[in-house]
Amino acid sequence: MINWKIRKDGFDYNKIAELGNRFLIGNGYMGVRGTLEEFEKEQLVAVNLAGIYDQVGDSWREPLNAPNGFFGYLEIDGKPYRLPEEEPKSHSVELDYRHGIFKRETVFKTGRGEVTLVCERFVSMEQIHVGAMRFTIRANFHADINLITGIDSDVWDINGPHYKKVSMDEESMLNITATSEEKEYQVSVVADEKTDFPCEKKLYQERMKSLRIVSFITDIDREYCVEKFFAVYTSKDTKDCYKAAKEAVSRALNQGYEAMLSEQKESWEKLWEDAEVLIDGDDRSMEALNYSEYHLMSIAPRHAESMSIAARGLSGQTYKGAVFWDTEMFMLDFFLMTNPAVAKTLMRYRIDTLDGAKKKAKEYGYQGAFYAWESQEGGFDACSDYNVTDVFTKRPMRTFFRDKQVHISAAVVYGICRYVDFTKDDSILIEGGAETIIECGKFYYDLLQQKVGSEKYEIHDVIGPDEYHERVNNNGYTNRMAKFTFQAAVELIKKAKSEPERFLKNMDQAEMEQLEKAFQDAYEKIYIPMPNEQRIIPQFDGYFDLEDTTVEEVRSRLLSPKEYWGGAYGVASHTQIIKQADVVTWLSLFPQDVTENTLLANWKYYEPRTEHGSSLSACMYAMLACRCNMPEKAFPLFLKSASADLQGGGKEWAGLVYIGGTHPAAAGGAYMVALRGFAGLRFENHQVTVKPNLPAHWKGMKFRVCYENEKYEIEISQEQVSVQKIRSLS
Ligand code: IFM
Repeated sequence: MINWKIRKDGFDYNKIAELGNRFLIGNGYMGVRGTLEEFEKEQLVAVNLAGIYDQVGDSWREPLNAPNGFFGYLEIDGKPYRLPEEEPKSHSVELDYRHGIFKRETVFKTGRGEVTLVCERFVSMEQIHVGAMRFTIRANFHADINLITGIDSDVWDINGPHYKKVSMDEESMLNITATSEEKEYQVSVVADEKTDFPCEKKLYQERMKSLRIVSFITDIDREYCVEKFFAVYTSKDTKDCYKAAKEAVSRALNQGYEAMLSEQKESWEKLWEDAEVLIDGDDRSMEALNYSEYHLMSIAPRHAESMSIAARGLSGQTYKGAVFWDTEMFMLDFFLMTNPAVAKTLMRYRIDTLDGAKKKAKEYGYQGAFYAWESQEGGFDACSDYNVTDVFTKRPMRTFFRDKQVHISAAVVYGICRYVDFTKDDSILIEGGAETIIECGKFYYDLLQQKVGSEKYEIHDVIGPDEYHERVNNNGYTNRMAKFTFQAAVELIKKAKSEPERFLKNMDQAEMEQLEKAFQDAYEKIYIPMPNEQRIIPQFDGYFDLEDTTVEEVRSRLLSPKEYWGGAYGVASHTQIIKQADVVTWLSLFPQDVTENTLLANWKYYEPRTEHGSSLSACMYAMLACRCNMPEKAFPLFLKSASADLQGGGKEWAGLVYIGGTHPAAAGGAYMVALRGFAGLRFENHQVTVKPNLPAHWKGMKFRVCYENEKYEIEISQEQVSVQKIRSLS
């Protein structure tokens, strides 16, 4: 049985940031951190908005946090009772991750008795601009209560403040319209509440807050409920965002909290129909996995035609709210298998940012499309040349992620091809996917180098997935992904030649022939590092010449726990210790490239040399371990991925740069391991098959997947395996 609730009893000041991530609620449009209603920016409160960015001065561009419409606290007998200032008698927070509902319950002790405050809240899956909350107040004496409820526009920013102007109207509804610094986006938040008991209400405004005091005196042990609704609209959503927000709140008030709560539960139930994974014999894994899926569903852009997901989801502005290869290589599978429409939205984002990628390629003197390492609106690369701050000198360190992580363009091609393969919906190619593949092919073609007298083409001066070793030659993963891109481009041109009225309509015959020839040649001749006598593939040229040591030894050389391990002087840079799966990522994507023995030899060589300093690492090792028939070795790595946000404890700092937040790539990775690794799910020749390779203590699994417009139910037990087509998607 799954326990769909997570709970934390007691209040711990040091856990505020961690719980903010763990108890996050979201609906794809906005994410609200699991912080308390009375908290402010110091406690990292954020109503993080998807896909809307702003820059202040020269600091990093980042997504906007909207004014917080859930703001509120209690005054009892004239004295404010708020955490962290006031020590509560008891306190707990709870998340119902089946339905995206957050609840806190706090008992305050006053000189006259006890007051219990319960706040339950959610952001609506159905009405994505709306947040709903119910305060319940009970006292065991005649308490003089002021419930202060409002909107707080003094929001948490990493590189803000983003609002240069904040205005409030003298209206009956609480409201704030804030204007952003760079792009002058308007963000309107309107809120109102509903009470069904006698009380006095007074509107007032404090610096950057629009507030109302709801005053009443309690009867002993009677419950007083206040329903509150807020709506957020930005000028990106609609021209008159203030009006839209007011209308949304009016509708919500009419609907009422209970009705909206039922609607919320229904929406989530529908999502779980296709997403829930049952594991017989291991409740802990089942809960961690479904909790991971909860996070993916909370940040999925179901409302948009073209949008992607930030590396830290909607948990704040970390990593500039930017989109990385995480989406295509780690999260896409989950959406392909549970909600292909979202997968299409994610891939359309890449197609719509092709111009940005072409611009970036040109900037570096290349043809084709070089996608942003940290992609924001329009494909703008938010990645700074100085992405890490040195802990000792406090100086920015030159990093080369933006310039040299060229494997990003291949991830985009991989994502588009997987979408088409999986859904057989090739309309995405017509919408620009075909051009995207060709432009990425051109980019890699331009990167090729040939040594005098050599037959092979090499790629030099790159950073592979292991970011600790910068500017290396012939990173195996990168070269293999470039080869994949050439192959995809050749296959696409062949398809276009047979259906010229559908694909690459703007490309003339001669150019097509010439590109096909060039890409075919590149595909055949690109250098792919080969295993040595011990069957180990060097991660890049010269890798085996580096000091061969252990992760523990390298860790012991750190002078500060926040020190960055990579870059020019990093403790790992001159050793074979790597940050995250690199060769292993390649082999888990293309296991057919080498023999079974070679797969195993590389897993055994690289795993102890990997710091797993990125949450993207463990799942790739787990995938390959499953492929090598080692489910028991895969299991702890799977659990590590699935528990990335449930347990916390991941890296929070890269030098002096904060990198905390939720980890959707690890969540997606855990899903891949469970279904493709342990269940051995395969999609080939229009058929879904399973070849289970479960950890010994798993007795069975049950889940649904979408494939080629059909829905399947799969059940694995100790006795048998069944794959049943249950419904057509169209
Ligand atoms: O994309 C990853 C990268 O591989 C490692 N650093 C964090 C990024 C965002 O998750």
